[in-house]
Amino acid sequence: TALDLVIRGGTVVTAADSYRADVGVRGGRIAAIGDALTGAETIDADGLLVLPGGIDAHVHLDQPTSDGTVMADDFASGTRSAAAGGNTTVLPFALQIRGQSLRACVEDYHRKADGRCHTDVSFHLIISDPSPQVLGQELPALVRDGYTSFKVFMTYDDLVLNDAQLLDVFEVARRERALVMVHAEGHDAIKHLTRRLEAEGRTAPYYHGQAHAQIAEREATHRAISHAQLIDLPIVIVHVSGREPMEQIQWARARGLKVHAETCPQYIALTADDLRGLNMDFEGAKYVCSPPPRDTDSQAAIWQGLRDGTFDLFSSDHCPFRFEGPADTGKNNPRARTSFRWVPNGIPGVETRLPILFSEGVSKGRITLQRFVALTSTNPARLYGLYPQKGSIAVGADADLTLWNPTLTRRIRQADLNHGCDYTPYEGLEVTGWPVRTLLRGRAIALDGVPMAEPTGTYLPRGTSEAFAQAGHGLAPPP
Ligand code: DUC
Ligand code: ZN
Ligand code: ZN
Ligand code: ZN
Repeated sequence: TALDLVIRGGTVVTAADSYRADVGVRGGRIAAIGDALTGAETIDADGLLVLPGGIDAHVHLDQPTSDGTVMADDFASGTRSAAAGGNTTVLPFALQIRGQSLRACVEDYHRKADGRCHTDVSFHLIISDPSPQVLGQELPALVRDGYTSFKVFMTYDDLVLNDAQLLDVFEVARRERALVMVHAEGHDAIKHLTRRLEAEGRTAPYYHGQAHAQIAEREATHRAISHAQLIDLPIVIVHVSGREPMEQIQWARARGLKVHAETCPQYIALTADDLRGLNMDFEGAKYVCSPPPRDTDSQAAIWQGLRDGTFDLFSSDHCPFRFEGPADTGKNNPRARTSFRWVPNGIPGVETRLPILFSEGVSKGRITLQRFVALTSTNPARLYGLYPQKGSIAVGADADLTLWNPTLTRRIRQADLNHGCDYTPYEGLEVTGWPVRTLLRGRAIALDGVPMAEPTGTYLPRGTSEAFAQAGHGLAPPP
Protein backbone atom coordinates (compact mmCIF):
# COMPACT_ATOMS: atom_id res chain seq x y z
CA THR A 1 0.00 0.00 0.00
CA ALA A 2 1.70 3.12 -1.28
CA LEU A 3 2.00 6.33 0.64
CA ASP A 4 0.00 9.34 -0.56
CA LEU A 5 2.64 11.82 0.48
CA VAL A 6 6.21 11.83 1.74
CA ILE A 7 7.79 14.79 3.52
CA ARG A 8 11.39 14.17 2.71
CA GLY A 9 14.58 15.05 4.50
CA GLY A 10 13.31 17.34 7.23
CA THR A 11 14.18 17.38 10.92
CA VAL A 12 11.28 15.83 12.81
CA VAL A 13 10.72 17.52 16.18
CA THR A 14 8.62 16.15 19.03
CA ALA A 15 8.31 17.08 22.69
CA ALA A 16 10.92 14.40 23.41
CA ASP A 17 13.51 14.51 20.64
CA SER A 18 14.47 15.59 17.13
CA TYR A 19 15.93 13.53 14.30
CA ARG A 20 16.24 13.55 10.54
CA ALA A 21 13.60 11.38 8.90
CA ASP A 22 11.04 11.14 6.13
CA VAL A 23 7.40 11.24 7.18
CA GLY A 24 4.91 9.21 5.15
CA VAL A 25 1.20 10.01 5.01
CA ARG A 26 -1.64 7.75 3.98
CA GLY A 27 -5.35 8.49 4.30
CA GLY A 28 -4.69 11.67 6.26
CA ARG A 29 -2.63 9.96 8.93
CA ILE A 30 1.04 9.43 9.56
CA ALA A 31 1.71 5.94 8.19
CA ALA A 32 5.51 5.73 8.32
CA ILE A 33 8.53 7.52 9.75
CA GLY A 34 11.76 6.34 8.23
CA ASP A 35 14.45 6.65 5.66
CA ALA A 36 14.10 6.84 1.86
CA LEU A 37 10.31 6.62 1.87
CA THR A 38 8.51 7.02 -1.45
CA GLY A 39 4.97 8.10 -2.19
CA ALA A 40 2.67 9.50 -4.85
CA GLU A 41 3.67 13.03 -3.90
CA THR A 42 6.85 14.35 -2.29
CA ILE A 43 7.56 17.56 -0.41
CA ASP A 44 11.21 18.45 0.02
CA ALA A 45 11.76 19.51 3.63
CA ASP A 46 15.53 19.75 3.48
CA GLY A 47 16.63 22.44 5.92
CA LEU A 48 13.17 22.65 7.47
CA LEU A 49 11.80 21.50 10.80
CA VAL A 50 8.80 19.17 10.70
CA LEU A 51 6.67 20.08 13.72
CA PRO A 52 3.36 18.68 14.95
CA GLY A 53 0.80 21.27 13.86
CA GLY A 54 0.28 24.05 16.34
CA ILE A 55 -2.66 23.64 18.73
CA ASP A 56 -3.90 26.97 20.03
CA ALA A 57 -5.98 26.02 23.05
CA HIS A 58 -7.22 29.53 23.88
CA VAL A 59 -8.93 31.47 21.10
CA HIS A 60 -12.04 33.68 21.03
CA LEU A 61 -14.00 33.78 17.77
CA ASP A 62 -17.37 35.32 17.01
CA GLN A 63 -18.32 35.84 20.65
CA PRO A 64 -21.03 38.37 21.37
CA THR A 65 -20.19 41.27 23.70
CA SER A 66 -22.51 43.05 26.10
CA ASP A 67 -21.66 46.57 24.87
CA GLY A 68 -22.14 46.56 21.11
CA THR A 69 -18.50 46.09 20.20
CA VAL A 70 -17.84 43.31 17.72
CA MET A 71 -15.17 40.64 17.62
CA ALA A 72 -13.05 41.05 14.51
CA ASP A 73 -12.85 37.35 13.62
CA ASP A 74 -15.50 34.79 12.89
CA PHE A 75 -14.70 31.10 12.50
CA ALA A 76 -13.68 31.52 8.86
CA SER A 77 -11.24 34.42 9.25
CA GLY A 78 -9.95 33.30 12.65
CA THR A 79 -9.07 29.81 11.48
CA ARG A 80 -7.59 31.11 8.20
CA SER A 81 -5.33 33.28 10.31
CA ALA A 82 -4.52 30.33 12.57
CA ALA A 83 -3.60 28.13 9.59
CA ALA A 84 -1.33 30.81 8.13
CA GLY A 85 0.42 30.96 11.49
CA GLY A 86 1.22 27.23 11.53
CA ASN A 87 -1.75 25.92 13.50
CA THR A 88 -3.83 22.88 12.61
CA THR A 89 -6.22 22.89 15.59
CA VAL A 90 -7.75 25.72 17.61
CA LEU A 91 -9.96 25.57 20.68
CA PRO A 92 -12.32 28.57 20.77
CA PHE A 93 -14.97 29.13 23.41
CA ALA A 94 -18.71 28.60 23.30
CA LEU A 95 -19.89 31.35 25.63
CA GLN A 96 -23.09 30.80 27.60
CA ILE A 97 -25.10 34.00 27.98
CA ARG A 98 -26.82 34.15 31.36
CA GLY A 99 -30.25 32.61 31.15
CA GLN A 100 -29.29 30.64 28.05
CA SER A 101 -29.38 26.86 28.00
CA LEU A 102 -25.91 25.40 27.59
CA ARG A 103 -27.11 23.05 24.87
CA ALA A 104 -28.57 25.98 22.90
CA CYS A 105 -25.26 27.81 23.34
CA VAL A 106 -23.28 24.89 21.93
CA GLU A 107 -25.64 24.52 18.98
CA ASP A 108 -25.26 28.23 18.28
CA TYR A 109 -21.47 27.89 18.05
CA HIS A 110 -21.76 24.84 15.82
CA ARG A 111 -23.86 26.95 13.45
CA LYS A 112 -21.15 29.61 13.49
CA ALA A 113 -18.34 27.10 12.89
CA ASP A 114 -19.59 24.16 10.88
CA GLY A 115 -18.24 24.04 7.34
CA ARG A 116 -16.32 27.31 7.71
CA CYS A 117 -13.13 26.28 9.52
CA HIS A 118 -9.67 26.06 7.99
CA THR A 119 -8.23 24.21 10.98
CA ASP A 120 -9.79 21.54 13.12
CA VAL A 121 -11.72 23.02 16.04
CA SER A 122 -13.24 22.02 19.35
CA PHE A 123 -15.07 24.16 21.90
CA HIS A 124 -14.40 24.89 25.53
CA LEU A 125 -17.63 25.94 27.27
CA ILE A 126 -17.81 29.20 29.22
CA ILE A 127 -20.13 28.73 32.20
CA SER A 128 -21.67 32.07 33.17
CA ASP A 129 -24.92 30.76 34.65
CA PRO A 130 -24.47 27.61 36.76
CA SER A 131 -28.18 27.05 37.40
CA PRO A 132 -29.43 23.75 38.83
CA GLN A 133 -30.48 22.72 35.32
CA VAL A 134 -27.01 23.49 33.93
CA LEU A 135 -25.11 21.78 36.76
CA GLY A 136 -27.47 18.86 37.17
CA GLN A 137 -28.29 17.95 33.60
CA GLU A 138 -26.80 19.97 30.76
CA LEU A 139 -23.19 20.07 31.82
CA PRO A 140 -22.85 16.34 32.60
CA ALA A 141 -24.50 15.45 29.29
CA LEU A 142 -22.24 17.81 27.35
CA VAL A 143 -19.06 16.48 28.97
CA ARG A 144 -20.14 12.98 27.94
CA ASP A 145 -20.65 14.28 24.39
CA GLY A 146 -17.01 15.38 24.22
CA TYR A 147 -17.09 18.95 25.57
CA THR A 148 -14.56 18.00 28.22
CA SER A 149 -13.31 21.41 29.35
CA PHE A 150 -14.85 24.67 30.45
CA LYS A 151 -13.83 28.11 31.55
CA VAL A 152 -15.05 30.08 34.54
CA PHE A 153 -14.48 33.77 35.26
CA MET A 154 -13.70 35.38 38.62
CA THR A 155 -14.34 38.85 37.17
CA TYR A 156 -16.54 40.74 34.63
CA ASP A 157 -20.07 41.74 35.62
CA ASP A 158 -21.73 39.50 33.04
CA LEU A 159 -19.52 36.43 33.61
CA VAL A 160 -18.24 36.47 37.21
CA LEU A 161 -19.02 33.49 39.45
CA ASN A 162 -18.93 33.89 43.21
CA ASP A 163 -17.03 31.44 45.40
CA ALA A 164 -20.08 29.26 46.06
CA GLN A 165 -20.75 29.01 42.32
CA LEU A 166 -17.11 28.22 41.58
CA LEU A 167 -17.21 25.39 44.08
CA ASP A 168 -20.46 24.06 42.58
CA VAL A 169 -18.95 24.03 39.09
CA PHE A 170 -15.78 22.38 40.42
CA GLU A 171 -17.87 19.59 41.99
CA VAL A 172 -19.53 18.79 38.67
CA ALA A 173 -16.17 18.92 36.90
CA ARG A 174 -14.71 16.44 39.38
CA ARG A 175 -17.64 14.06 39.00
CA GLU A 176 -17.56 14.22 35.20
CA ARG A 177 -13.76 14.44 34.89
CA ALA A 178 -13.81 17.73 33.00
CA LEU A 179 -10.92 20.20 33.05
CA VAL A 180 -11.74 23.68 34.36
CA MET A 181 -9.88 26.72 33.05
CA VAL A 182 -9.93 29.65 35.45
CA HIS A 183 -9.76 33.35 34.60
CA ALA A 184 -8.22 34.40 37.89
CA GLU A 185 -8.59 38.11 38.60
CA GLY A 186 -10.33 39.44 41.71
CA HIS A 187 -13.51 41.24 40.68
CA ASP A 188 -13.97 43.50 43.70
CA ALA A 189 -10.34 44.60 43.76
CA ILE A 190 -10.52 45.56 40.09
CA LYS A 191 -13.79 47.44 40.60
CA HIS A 192 -12.32 49.30 43.57
CA LEU A 193 -9.19 50.34 41.70
CA THR A 194 -11.23 51.29 38.63
CA ARG A 195 -13.46 53.62 40.63
CA ARG A 196 -10.47 55.20 42.35
CA LEU A 197 -8.58 55.78 39.11
CA GLU A 198 -11.65 57.27 37.45
CA ALA A 199 -12.25 59.57 40.44
CA GLU A 200 -8.69 60.81 40.02
CA GLY A 201 -9.34 61.48 36.33
CA ARG A 202 -7.01 58.70 35.27
CA THR A 203 -9.08 57.33 32.41
CA ALA A 204 -6.56 56.71 29.61
CA PRO A 205 -6.10 53.11 28.39
CA TYR A 206 -2.82 52.98 30.33
CA TYR A 207 -4.76 52.84 33.62
CA HIS A 208 -6.42 49.58 32.60
CA GLY A 209 -3.09 48.02 33.52
CA GLN A 210 -3.18 49.57 36.99
CA ALA A 211 -6.81 48.65 37.64
CA HIS A 212 -6.09 45.04 36.74
CA ALA A 213 -3.29 44.91 39.32
CA GLN A 214 -1.08 41.87 39.55
CA ILE A 215 -2.02 41.62 43.24
CA ALA A 216 -5.66 41.06 42.23
CA GLU A 217 -4.52 38.31 39.86
CA ARG A 218 -2.37 36.73 42.56
CA GLU A 219 -5.20 36.74 45.10
CA ALA A 220 -7.68 35.16 42.69
CA THR A 221 -5.10 32.59 41.59
CA HIS A 222 -4.64 31.51 45.17
CA ARG A 223 -8.39 31.45 45.78
CA ALA A 224 -8.97 29.25 42.71
CA ILE A 225 -6.19 26.92 43.83
CA SER A 226 -7.68 26.65 47.32
CA HIS A 227 -11.14 25.89 45.96
CA ALA A 228 -9.70 23.24 43.63
CA GLN A 229 -7.82 21.70 46.54
CA LEU A 230 -11.02 21.53 48.61
CA ILE A 231 -12.73 19.63 45.80
CA ASP A 232 -9.58 17.68 44.80
CA LEU A 233 -9.88 18.84 41.21
CA PRO A 234 -7.15 19.51 38.63
CA ILE A 235 -7.46 23.01 37.12
CA VAL A 236 -5.72 25.23 34.60
CA ILE A 237 -4.94 28.83 35.48
CA VAL A 238 -5.11 30.52 32.08
CA HIS A 239 -3.31 33.63 30.78
CA VAL A 240 -0.90 33.94 33.74
CA SER A 241 0.74 37.34 33.35
CA GLY A 242 3.62 37.56 35.79
CA ARG A 243 5.68 36.62 38.79
CA GLU A 244 3.06 36.99 41.53
CA PRO A 245 0.45 34.51 40.26
CA MET A 246 3.30 32.21 39.18
CA GLU A 247 4.48 32.05 42.78
CA GLN A 248 1.02 30.84 43.85
CA ILE A 249 1.11 28.13 41.18
CA GLN A 250 4.58 27.04 42.30
CA TRP A 251 3.38 27.04 45.91
CA ALA A 252 0.56 24.69 44.92
CA ARG A 253 2.78 22.42 42.87
CA ALA A 254 5.24 22.07 45.73
CA ARG A 255 2.32 20.65 47.75
CA GLY A 256 1.41 18.16 45.04
CA LEU A 257 -1.69 19.99 43.86
CA LYS A 258 -2.81 19.41 40.30
CA VAL A 259 -2.54 22.97 39.07
CA HIS A 260 -1.62 23.56 35.45
CA ALA A 261 -0.79 26.89 33.92
CA GLU A 262 -0.93 28.75 30.64
CA THR A 263 0.82 31.90 29.49
CA CYS A 264 0.58 33.91 26.28
CA PRO A 265 2.69 35.97 23.82
CA GLN A 266 1.62 39.31 25.31
CA TYR A 267 3.36 38.48 28.58
CA ILE A 268 6.75 38.00 26.90
CA ALA A 269 6.52 40.50 24.04
CA LEU A 270 4.63 43.45 25.60
CA THR A 271 4.81 45.43 28.85
CA ALA A 272 2.54 47.81 30.72
CA ASP A 273 4.37 50.68 29.01
CA ASP A 274 2.88 49.67 25.66
CA LEU A 275 -0.49 50.77 27.08
CA ARG A 276 0.86 54.33 27.25
CA GLY A 277 0.46 54.55 23.48
CA LEU A 278 2.32 57.51 22.00
CA ASN A 279 1.94 59.91 24.90
CA MET A 280 -0.65 58.42 27.26
CA ASP A 281 -3.08 58.63 24.36
CA PHE A 282 -5.77 56.30 23.08
CA GLU A 283 -3.30 54.30 20.96
CA GLY A 284 -2.72 52.35 24.16
CA ALA A 285 -6.12 50.72 23.66
CA LYS A 286 -4.47 48.49 21.05
CA TYR A 287 -2.74 46.68 23.94
CA VAL A 288 -5.65 46.47 26.38
CA CYS A 289 -6.23 42.87 27.39
CA SER A 290 -6.86 41.07 30.66
CA PRO A 291 -4.75 40.29 32.53
CA PRO A 292 -2.62 43.11 31.12
CA PRO A 293 1.07 42.93 30.19
CA ARG A 294 3.32 43.58 33.22
CA ASP A 295 6.97 44.65 33.60
CA THR A 296 10.33 43.26 32.54
CA ASP A 297 10.75 41.45 35.88
CA SER A 298 7.57 39.51 35.16
CA GLN A 299 8.75 38.80 31.63
CA ALA A 300 11.90 37.25 33.07
CA ALA A 301 9.80 35.18 35.49
CA ILE A 302 7.61 33.99 32.62
CA TRP A 303 10.66 32.82 30.67
CA GLN A 304 11.90 30.91 33.69
CA GLY A 305 8.44 29.32 34.01
CA LEU A 306 8.39 28.36 30.33
CA ARG A 307 11.73 26.62 30.83
CA ASP A 308 11.13 24.92 34.17
CA GLY A 309 7.65 23.52 33.55
CA THR A 310 5.65 25.99 35.66
CA PHE A 311 3.84 26.55 32.36
CA ASP A 312 2.42 23.63 30.40
CA LEU A 313 0.68 25.73 27.79
CA PHE A 314 1.52 28.67 25.57
CA SER A 315 -1.67 29.89 23.88
CA SER A 316 -2.52 33.10 22.06
CA ASP A 317 -5.66 34.21 23.91
CA HIS A 318 -6.58 35.61 20.50
CA CYS A 319 -9.46 37.97 21.30
CA PRO A 320 -9.54 40.42 18.39
CA PHE A 321 -11.27 43.79 18.26
CA ARG A 322 -10.64 46.23 15.46
CA PHE A 323 -9.20 49.57 16.54
CA GLU A 324 -11.37 51.61 14.16
CA GLY A 325 -15.07 50.84 13.75
CA PRO A 326 -17.02 50.20 11.64
CA ALA A 327 -19.70 52.32 13.31
CA ASP A 328 -18.13 52.47 16.78
CA THR A 329 -17.91 48.68 17.12
CA GLY A 330 -14.13 48.77 17.61
CA LYS A 331 -11.86 49.73 20.50
CA ASN A 332 -11.87 53.37 19.44
CA ASN A 333 -15.50 54.11 20.27
CA PRO A 334 -16.96 57.13 22.08
CA ARG A 335 -17.64 55.39 25.36
CA ALA A 336 -14.18 53.77 25.48
CA ARG A 337 -12.61 57.20 25.05
CA THR A 338 -14.31 58.32 28.28
CA SER A 339 -12.62 55.60 30.36
CA PHE A 340 -10.39 52.55 30.07
CA ARG A 341 -13.17 50.56 31.73
CA TRP A 342 -15.10 50.56 28.44
CA VAL A 343 -12.24 49.53 26.17
CA PRO A 344 -12.92 46.02 24.82
CA ASN A 345 -10.52 43.58 26.51
CA GLY A 346 -8.48 41.52 24.12
CA ILE A 347 -5.85 41.52 21.39
CA PRO A 348 -5.26 39.43 18.28
CA GLY A 349 -2.46 36.84 18.16
CA VAL A 350 -3.46 33.46 16.73
CA GLU A 351 -1.26 33.99 13.66
CA THR A 352 1.80 35.32 15.49
CA ARG A 353 1.89 33.01 18.55
CA LEU A 354 4.26 30.42 17.09
CA PRO A 355 6.69 32.84 15.40
CA ILE A 356 6.96 34.95 18.56
CA LEU A 357 7.68 32.00 20.88
CA PHE A 358 10.03 30.39 18.38
CA SER A 359 11.97 33.58 17.76
CA GLU A 360 12.11 34.95 21.30
CA GLY A 361 12.43 31.47 22.80
CA VAL A 362 14.19 28.97 20.52
CA SER A 363 16.16 31.33 18.27
CA LYS A 364 17.38 33.37 21.25
CA GLY A 365 18.34 30.23 23.18
CA ARG A 366 15.84 30.65 26.03
CA ILE A 367 13.97 27.37 25.48
CA THR A 368 14.69 24.15 23.58
CA LEU A 369 12.93 23.02 20.44
CA GLN A 370 11.39 20.19 22.46
CA ARG A 371 9.96 22.64 24.96
CA PHE A 372 8.58 24.74 22.11
CA VAL A 373 6.70 21.72 20.73
CA ALA A 374 5.49 20.65 24.18
CA LEU A 375 4.11 24.11 24.99
CA THR A 376 2.45 24.78 21.65
CA SER A 377 1.16 21.37 20.54
CA THR A 378 1.80 18.27 22.65
CA ASN A 379 0.71 19.56 26.05
CA PRO A 380 -2.45 21.24 24.73
CA ALA A 381 -3.38 17.93 23.08
CA ARG A 382 -2.71 16.00 26.30
CA LEU A 383 -4.45 18.39 28.67
CA TYR A 384 -7.51 18.89 26.47
CA GLY A 385 -8.20 15.29 25.47
CA LEU A 386 -6.87 15.26 21.91
CA TYR A 387 -3.79 13.09 22.36
CA PRO A 388 -2.47 10.98 20.59
CA GLN A 389 -4.64 11.80 17.56
CA LYS A 390 -3.22 15.32 17.76
CA GLY A 391 -0.06 16.84 19.23
CA SER A 392 2.59 14.40 18.12
CA ILE A 393 4.42 13.03 15.12
CA ALA A 394 3.86 9.30 15.47
CA VAL A 395 2.51 6.51 13.31
CA GLY A 396 -1.29 6.55 13.55
CA ALA A 397 -1.61 10.23 14.49
CA ASP A 398 -3.36 12.69 12.19
CA ALA A 399 -0.90 14.07 9.63
CA ASP A 400 -1.12 17.59 11.08
CA LEU A 401 2.31 18.99 10.32
CA THR A 402 3.92 22.39 10.15
CA LEU A 403 7.03 22.77 8.03
CA TRP A 404 9.08 25.45 9.70
CA ASN A 405 11.99 27.47 8.35
CA PRO A 406 14.10 28.12 11.46
CA THR A 407 16.39 30.68 9.82
CA LEU A 408 13.92 32.84 7.90
CA THR A 409 13.88 36.35 9.41
CA ARG A 410 10.87 38.57 8.87
CA ARG A 411 9.09 41.46 10.46
CA ILE A 412 5.54 41.02 11.71
CA ARG A 413 3.36 43.34 9.64
CA GLN A 414 -0.37 43.87 9.81
CA ALA A 415 -0.37 44.00 5.99
CA ASP A 416 0.76 40.36 5.84
CA LEU A 417 -1.67 38.92 8.39
CA ASN A 418 -4.93 37.15 7.64
CA HIS A 419 -6.96 38.02 10.74
CA GLY A 420 -9.96 40.32 10.68
CA CYS A 421 -8.29 42.89 12.92
CA ASP A 422 -6.99 46.19 11.53
CA TYR A 423 -3.75 46.18 13.54
CA THR A 424 -1.31 43.86 15.28
CA PRO A 425 0.17 44.73 18.69
CA TYR A 426 3.43 43.23 17.40
CA GLU A 427 3.84 45.56 14.38
CA GLY A 428 7.46 45.69 13.31
CA LEU A 429 8.70 42.94 15.63
CA GLU A 430 11.54 41.07 13.94
CA VAL A 431 11.24 37.31 14.22
CA THR A 432 13.53 34.49 13.13
CA GLY A 433 11.65 31.30 12.28
CA TRP A 434 8.46 31.12 10.23
CA PRO A 435 5.92 28.51 9.10
CA VAL A 436 6.26 27.85 5.38
CA ARG A 437 3.64 25.12 4.97
CA THR A 438 0.80 23.91 7.19
CA LEU A 439 -0.74 20.48 6.53
CA LEU A 440 -4.02 19.32 8.05
CA ARG A 441 -4.50 15.56 7.72
CA GLY A 442 -1.90 15.65 4.94
CA ARG A 443 -3.50 18.48 2.94
CA ALA A 444 -2.05 21.97 2.71
CA ILE A 445 -4.12 24.58 4.54
CA ALA A 446 -1.53 27.37 4.22
CA LEU A 447 1.55 28.03 2.10
CA ASP A 448 4.07 30.78 2.94
CA GLY A 449 1.60 32.61 5.12
CA VAL A 450 -1.28 32.39 2.64
CA PRO A 451 -4.26 30.23 3.64
CA MET A 452 -5.91 27.94 1.08
CA ALA A 453 -9.36 29.00 -0.13
CA GLU A 454 -11.23 25.88 0.91
CA PRO A 455 -12.15 25.28 4.57
CA THR A 456 -11.23 21.66 5.34
CA GLY A 457 -11.31 21.73 9.14
CA THR A 458 -13.59 19.46 11.13
CA TYR A 459 -15.08 19.53 14.60
CA LEU A 460 -13.32 17.37 17.21
CA PRO A 461 -15.15 15.79 20.14
CA ARG A 462 -12.60 15.34 22.90
CA GLY A 463 -11.74 12.72 25.50
CA THR A 464 -10.84 13.11 29.15
CA SER A 465 -7.90 15.32 30.02
CA GLU A 466 -4.67 13.62 30.99
CA ALA A 467 -4.79 15.86 34.05
CA PHE A 468 -7.10 13.17 35.50
CA ALA A 469 -4.84 10.28 34.52
CA GLN A 470 -1.95 10.80 36.91
CA ALA A 471 -1.52 11.48 40.55
CA GLY A 472 0.04 14.84 41.32
CA HIS A 473 0.79 17.46 38.73
CA GLY A 474 0.85 14.92 35.91
CA LEU A 475 2.68 16.06 32.83
CA ALA A 476 6.33 15.04 32.89
CA PRO A 477 8.57 18.00 33.68
CA PRO A 478 11.00 19.12 31.03
CA PRO A 479 14.46 17.50 31.07
N1 DUC B 1 -10.10 36.79 29.09
C1 DUC B 1 -9.68 36.11 28.08
O1 DUC B 1 -9.42 34.94 28.22
N2 DUC B 1 -9.54 36.69 26.90
C2 DUC B 1 -9.80 38.03 26.65
C3 DUC B 1 -10.30 38.79 27.76
C4 DUC B 1 -10.40 38.05 29.01
O2 DUC B 1 -10.76 38.60 29.99
ZN1 ZN C 1 -9.84 35.14 30.51
ZN1 ZN D 1 0.85 21.08 34.37
ZN1 ZN E 1 -9.16 34.43 26.50
